Amino acid sequence: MTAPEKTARDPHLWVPQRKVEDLEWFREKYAAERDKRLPNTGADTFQAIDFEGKFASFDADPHATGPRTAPPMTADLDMLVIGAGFMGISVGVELKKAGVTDFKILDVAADFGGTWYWNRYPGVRCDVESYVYLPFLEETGYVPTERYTRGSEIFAYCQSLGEQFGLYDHALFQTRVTDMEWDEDTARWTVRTDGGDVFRARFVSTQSGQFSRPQLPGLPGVEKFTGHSFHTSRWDYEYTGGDSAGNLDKLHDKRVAVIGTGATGVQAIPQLAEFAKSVVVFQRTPTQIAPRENAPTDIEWFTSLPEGWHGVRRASFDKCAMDRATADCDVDDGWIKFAKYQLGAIYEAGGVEPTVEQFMDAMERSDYEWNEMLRDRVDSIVTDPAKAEKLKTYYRTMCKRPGFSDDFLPAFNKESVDIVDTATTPIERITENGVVVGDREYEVDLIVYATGFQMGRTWTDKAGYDVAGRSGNRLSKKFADGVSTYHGFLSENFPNLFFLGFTQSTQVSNIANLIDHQARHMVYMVAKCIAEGIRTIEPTPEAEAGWNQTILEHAEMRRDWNTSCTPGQYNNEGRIDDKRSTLVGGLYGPGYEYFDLLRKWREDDQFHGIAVTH
Ligand code: N01
Repeated sequence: MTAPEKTARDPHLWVPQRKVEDLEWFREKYAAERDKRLPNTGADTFQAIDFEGKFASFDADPHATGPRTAPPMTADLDMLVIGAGFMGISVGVELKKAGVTDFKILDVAADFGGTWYWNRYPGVRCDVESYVYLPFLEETGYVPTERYTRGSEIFAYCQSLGEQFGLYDHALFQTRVTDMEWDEDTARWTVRTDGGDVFRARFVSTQSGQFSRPQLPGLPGVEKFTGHSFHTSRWDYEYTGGDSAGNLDKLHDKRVAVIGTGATGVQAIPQLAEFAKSVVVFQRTPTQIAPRENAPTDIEWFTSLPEGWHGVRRASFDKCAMDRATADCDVDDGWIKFAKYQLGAIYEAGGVEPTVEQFMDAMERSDYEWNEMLRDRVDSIVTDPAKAEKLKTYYRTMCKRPGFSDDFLPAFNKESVDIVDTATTPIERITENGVVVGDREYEVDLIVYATGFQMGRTWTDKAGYDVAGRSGNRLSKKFADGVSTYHGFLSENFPNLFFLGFTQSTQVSNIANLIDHQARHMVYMVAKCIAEGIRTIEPTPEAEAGWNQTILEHAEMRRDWNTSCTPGQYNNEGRIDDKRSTLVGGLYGPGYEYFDLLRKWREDDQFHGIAVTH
């Protein structure tokens, strides 16, 4: 294959300067890159970090100041909320707004924050504009300091939401649910925890968070390494020095290996590169890197935003990032610039009403053009051509989560930073001294695992507990091959138990907006049950089967796309017929279609599809 000819271009321009004619070259190249990864993929090629056992030390909380001090509790509640991340906070706020005050929020962490409690690695920031990412900005009047705020600021904001909305009084931290069972006689869930608590709750919401269970690569020898190692979500600043803003001053004489170059690796590697004696990055699939364009918040602009701006901006972002049907966007970042570029290409190909062929052709062509621009950008930044080549992505945008960074690529210009491509020659094992690839052992003092979170496991694996529903029905059994719900929220034989997150809901770039919609929808149901004396709710078998069918049809619509993509979270690591991953099980389309469906269902106020007992 001969690569298409390149022309000189300005690396800082966002608009691709080259038109792609020969689609075949790109198709073949992308398929070849995907095929390199396929033999070594799937959720089973990772190892879960267990709570007890071989890898338990990787799960230890480096942020808690000591073990839980609260004595074991026994309580009857209207509602138990499992998880104190954005979801738990949003549910707590909405419950209070609805006048429901008899609730508890549980979390394994020692504070609010969820993913922002755990992920304090150096360089951590949100990668969606904070004006659409952070919840309750209008209610609190909070002004994010930057367009992409630091993780420490987001964590502090979560704490301030806990304070402002009086949620700390409802919280029980450092507490892990161990099991849950339905009692038909009292119509309550009995929930037990590792702190010896026993709660009896009318309603329970569960958010087996997408990013709650860290994972290690499925490599032999991880436990044999005699140097230091940790997962990025349990960063050990005792060892590295510094904090999430950097200044890792204890690494000056340390040789560091980083495994993984997803969104986390992209943010942490520049910091390690700045402070460590040497860094070797083990990269299996590169992340697409577009400019970050972070900036301090323009206070004048922010304070001039009209009432209701937050919901409008969030909706606009979702619509513009996921739907190639509008150019009218409030946000103008890398997500939207790409979507707009595609929109322009579609318009050019077929005007306002393109044929399906024109649409598909323009989408594919413009995607290649966009990636050509980003590959040129790698060449213009990374001076060593061999390193540059390894950092270029050859898969369609949105096969993997795109990255935005201004310091990741320049980090590879340091002589002390090396990159090892493990796509063709995978890491073979971890030894007591370091990492083995092919016939070389890379000796290091520290291994940082930026290897992400369990996504492709069953719901109960991720949650870490099982649920016994009506007549002893086990959730581990019901969800063994994927979740089964009505609208993503409720499942037959598990009354009054709400599932939140990516559980047959929808795919969005801004998960915080999904959380907002789900919290409001669920609290509507809970408040209606309490107000109308409804004892139990669960889907009718027909309604659940109907939603499952819808989800299956959407999965079929996505089949060609998923098959063409390099393995990753979005296509269940290339195993597209393994339905365990909740990420591949949502509606295929812009988030607003799902949000509209939920809104209309609430407006009907009939609990359509739900079996109700009084
Ligand atoms: O995890 P990941 P993450 N040998 O699963 C590699 C979100 N997030 O922590 O791509 C070599 O994305 C693996 O390689 P490959 C983020 O969007 C949000 O980075 O599978 N490498 C990959 O590079 C995402 O949804 C923010 O080939 C191995 C990496 O490990 C989620 O969090 C910030 C390997 C894992 O990447 C998790 O992102 C940060 C092996 N054997 C993260 N095994 C925001 O700002 C695995 N890898 C909102």
